[in-house]
Amino acid sequence: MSTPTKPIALTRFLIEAQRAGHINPDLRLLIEVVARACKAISHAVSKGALGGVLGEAGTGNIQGEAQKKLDVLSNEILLEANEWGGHLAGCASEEMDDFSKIPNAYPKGNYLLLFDPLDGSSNIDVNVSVGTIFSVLKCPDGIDELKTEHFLQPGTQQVAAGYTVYGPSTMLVLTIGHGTHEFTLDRELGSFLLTKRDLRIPADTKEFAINMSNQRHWFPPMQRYASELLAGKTGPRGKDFNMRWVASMVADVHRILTRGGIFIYPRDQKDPDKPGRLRLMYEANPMSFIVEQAGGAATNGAQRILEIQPEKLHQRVAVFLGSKNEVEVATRYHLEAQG
Ligand code: AFP
Repeated sequence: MSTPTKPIALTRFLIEAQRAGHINPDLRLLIEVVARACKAISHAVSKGALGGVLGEAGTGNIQGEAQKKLDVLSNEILLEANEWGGHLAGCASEEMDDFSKIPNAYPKGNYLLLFDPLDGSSNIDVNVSVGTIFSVLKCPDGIDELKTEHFLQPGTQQVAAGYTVYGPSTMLVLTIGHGTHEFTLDRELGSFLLTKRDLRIPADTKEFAINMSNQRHWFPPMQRYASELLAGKTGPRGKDFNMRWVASMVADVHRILTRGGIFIYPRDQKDPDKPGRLRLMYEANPMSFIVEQAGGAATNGAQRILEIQPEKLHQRVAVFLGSKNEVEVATRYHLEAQG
């Protein structure tokens, strides 16, 4: 009987990536710090009611959403872990009004870290998977003072992106621009171990993820696309589709990376001030980078998400991502409607 190969740890994976010239030592250490912070968040999430961390924090974020205790705690864990590391010039988070500079007393590095500390947090109290999403940008050279504009770089400029999903097991999915790789947290060892190298999203799918309760607010191309999915075999698409909606983007995207599918959060007419629900810098850009690196596609219905020039830190965006051919159909319907 052959001995099973021992999975390699994240640390070794990153050292090998450094040797291959894919990352420099600073980026390697930054990713290690983020992964360590995610382990601490995983620990807090898994304690649930026993940790006294469930429920509302009694505060709201800049988008007017009520914050959960774990939203606030996860944000603090990520900030604290990264402040002293010496690899960052600043951080921006979905849970903070403005970006945070690395204080003068701490060593300052060359990267910018953007994160959604606990995505899907409305699912925490019902014990459904939640996650952390992060994106790393290079801080522009030669700047005297860090400003918001330095964060406003299109997603194509990301040097790394990842998410951790806190589910039945805790998994880290990472890209440094050379494929998308999955690591599982070995709780006894306290290490993320590589469990799948080079995830590939099938180009075709029969599964979609959307919040159907918003249907009446959608624009005509989205109505057309969804009605054709629902028509199944007897409709123009000629096949039956299945629907899944966890309402935690990390969990929905993780399923798509595992077996294909399309994730959709379209622009709608519910609140004209909000073009879509998801945030470009903390959710859409990192997830699009991860998905593209796994052979999938990601658009806002009109263009590749990674090519959008951000105008605001907390900018919202419509999202169609996942299996390439399915994203292409949904995007084509939107482009055709524009004429
Ligand atoms: P929360 O973090 O406030 O739970 O939002 C989660 C999220 O940003 C994303 O993870 C989900 O896909 C989406 O919102 C769920 O939106 P609906 O509540 O409209 O289904």
